[in-house]
Amino acid sequence: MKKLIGIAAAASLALVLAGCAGGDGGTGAAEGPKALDELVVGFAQVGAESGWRTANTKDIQASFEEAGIELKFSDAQQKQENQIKAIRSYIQQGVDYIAFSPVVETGWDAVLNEAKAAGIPVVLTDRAVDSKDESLYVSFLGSDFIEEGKKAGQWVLDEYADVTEPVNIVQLEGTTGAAPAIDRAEGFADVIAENPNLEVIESQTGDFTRAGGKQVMEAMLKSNPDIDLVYAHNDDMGLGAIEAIEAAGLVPGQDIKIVTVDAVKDGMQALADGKINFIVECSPLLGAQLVDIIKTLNDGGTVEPRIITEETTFTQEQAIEALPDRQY
Ligand code: GZL
Repeated sequence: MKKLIGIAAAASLALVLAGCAGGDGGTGAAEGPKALDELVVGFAQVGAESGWRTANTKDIQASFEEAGIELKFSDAQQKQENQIKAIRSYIQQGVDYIAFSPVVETGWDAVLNEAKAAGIPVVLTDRAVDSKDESLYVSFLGSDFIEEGKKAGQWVLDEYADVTEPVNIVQLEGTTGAAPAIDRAEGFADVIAENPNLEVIESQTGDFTRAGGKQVMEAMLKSNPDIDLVYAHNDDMGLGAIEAIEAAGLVPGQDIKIVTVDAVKDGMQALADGKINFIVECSPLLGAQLVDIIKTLNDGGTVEPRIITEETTFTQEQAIEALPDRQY
């Protein structure tokens, strides 16, 4: 009899340990780790709107290729309904994990609850959602966009510290409703508020594209005769603004100064050439960290709910020095 009780106790202990080790908690690892070549991850990308996005896609695809983990990939052409469709398709296919960069902050609870009900953990990369229910995703890996806006604002504050007359600023916003657009505007406004001479006289969305930045800047030049500085939420809109400024017979970087965010190669070249005056880096290289998150979850581990990417800023001299080794 004693022997039987011993075996039952050992069996129940093993079950408990397995439960602890699996500790599902939405990590999808209840049944224990899979071999990496058995894992399938669904990634719903925003689109291909900018140099940053292209670099982000390339890096994520290369990282999963190197890890030997299957990546199902979709491009939503910057449409939320396409991202939601892609996520639903990944749920139907029964992928092990879903990762995506939400094109806008709102409208995700329904589809994320469907993923949760299917026991498929979700990782946010690059952009955030504004959901109150933080159980809908395991981790958010990406930049601090408010900090990026503050860095841009600080450069403007320093640049015009000794100016006593009004400084007219126009802002080229990213995609309406997108976390980087909302937060980069907020961080910038917070900092420039320290100097009442610094005023954003007009702010429009260029949707993070070069064409959008050019179009909006053309209109702004027509309606505002004396613009001193452009703050563009990404390099691509800043590069579009350069085209519009030059077409208007003005010298970008001198007649009208330009501050942007991203630090992709084309933006860094314009900075080195003196057409952009300052760039705040936003790294698109999230692939390796995303693979690490998936591997940790697959092993039944836990990951930080918020992982902030490292990034810096560039002046003209720094861009000239960094360009030869720039990966993207
Ligand atoms: C920021 C990213 C933004 C980039 C743009 O992390 O979401 O989207 O700044 C891109 O270039 O289009």
